[in-house]
Amino acid sequence: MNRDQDHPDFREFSIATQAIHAGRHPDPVYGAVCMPIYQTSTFAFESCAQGAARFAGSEPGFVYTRMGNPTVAALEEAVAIMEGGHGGLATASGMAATCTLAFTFLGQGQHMIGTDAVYGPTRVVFERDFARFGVEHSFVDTSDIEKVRAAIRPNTKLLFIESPANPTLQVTDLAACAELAREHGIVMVVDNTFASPVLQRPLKLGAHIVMHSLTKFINGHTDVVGGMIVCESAELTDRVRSVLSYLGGTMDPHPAWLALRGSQTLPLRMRVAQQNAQAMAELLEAHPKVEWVRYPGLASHPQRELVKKQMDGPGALISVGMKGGHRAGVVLLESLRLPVLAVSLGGIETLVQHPASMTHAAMNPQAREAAGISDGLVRMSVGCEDQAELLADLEQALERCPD
Ligand code: LCS
Repeated sequence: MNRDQDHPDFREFSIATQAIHAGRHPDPVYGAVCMPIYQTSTFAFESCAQGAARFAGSEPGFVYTRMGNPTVAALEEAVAIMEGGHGGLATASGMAATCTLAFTFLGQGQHMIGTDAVYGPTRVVFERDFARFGVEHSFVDTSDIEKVRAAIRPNTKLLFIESPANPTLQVTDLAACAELAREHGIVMVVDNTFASPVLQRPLKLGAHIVMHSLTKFINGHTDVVGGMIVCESAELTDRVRSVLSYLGGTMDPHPAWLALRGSQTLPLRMRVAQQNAQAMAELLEAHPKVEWVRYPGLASHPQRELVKKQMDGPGALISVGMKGGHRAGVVLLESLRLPVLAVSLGGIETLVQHPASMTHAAMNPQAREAAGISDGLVRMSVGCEDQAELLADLEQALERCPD
């Protein structure tokens, strides 16, 4: 009996079940429970006619790994189902996903609008690189819908939103932006890296496309660089796929397999990391040496009501500013013993870094300040360590900070 015929439609299941089962089809040869790593660059044809049919798309099957691979396809199906989208496209990195989308939807003389506090290189690639090809850009505070509306031009083709934003944790009303984008025939992309599909599903809120740095929560183990694009329709998926496979920023089978394995525990990791983050944010907010804390799970978050409406939880990223400014921030970063001082985020271990001199250093300094990324801002990506031990470590590090 071919049990794959009984494979349930995981689109109907909860995300906890989807993360474990979606995209994993029983192996028809040996019955392997886990997807094998199809570590091959190319696939043999039985005949010239079959090769021609596969190139023409009239016969299903694989041709060449840059154009598709079974291990990569399993990951694409898994994430697409978790996001509630039509099709997934795995990329070599999150930046490869961003650049592929820009290449697909923008050309000379066209305009894009982006969230001002995006991941630094996302902004720089539009301001420095796509600008060289005549692509216009406006980076605005997308948490204010009126600023988005005011930035729309007749030639605007792409609205690129990051919410919660890196590293300010500013939250944008995705449903309101999607309505505006659709009214003006603009493609709306949401970078869902910070929330992951466990906490936010932008396609359900009206976005056309969602993308990820899969390097972060989805893989979750700080051992893979990758990205993912999920589109709402077959038409959009095919359009992006045709650009991606020629631009070449596709994913290889081995990182795809690692990410497929990592993604099975995404809901579990997110639950624990979020509980730890809430406790750490509360400790920080109550501490006399801390000037401000930005965490979507605190009543003090400026869009707390929107967080409750559009997200299933506040996530595991915290931004904090010390009363002693940048100098105290450096002491905090260097005094923490459990968290690792490193960029990236969304791993099982707590990672801490200083955006102004690290992830967002390439941004223009005035634009960085204007986007709320001050020199004193310290970012924490909270992991799954024991909560009491994390809190004790944070206490001892705060004690060492100058006022
Ligand atoms: N989008 C977001 C929200 C990100 O945080 C990152 C990377 C990217 C896209 C790009 O993904 P990558 O190409 O690295 O897979 N963010 C990083 C960060 O905050 N620290 O190091 C990398």
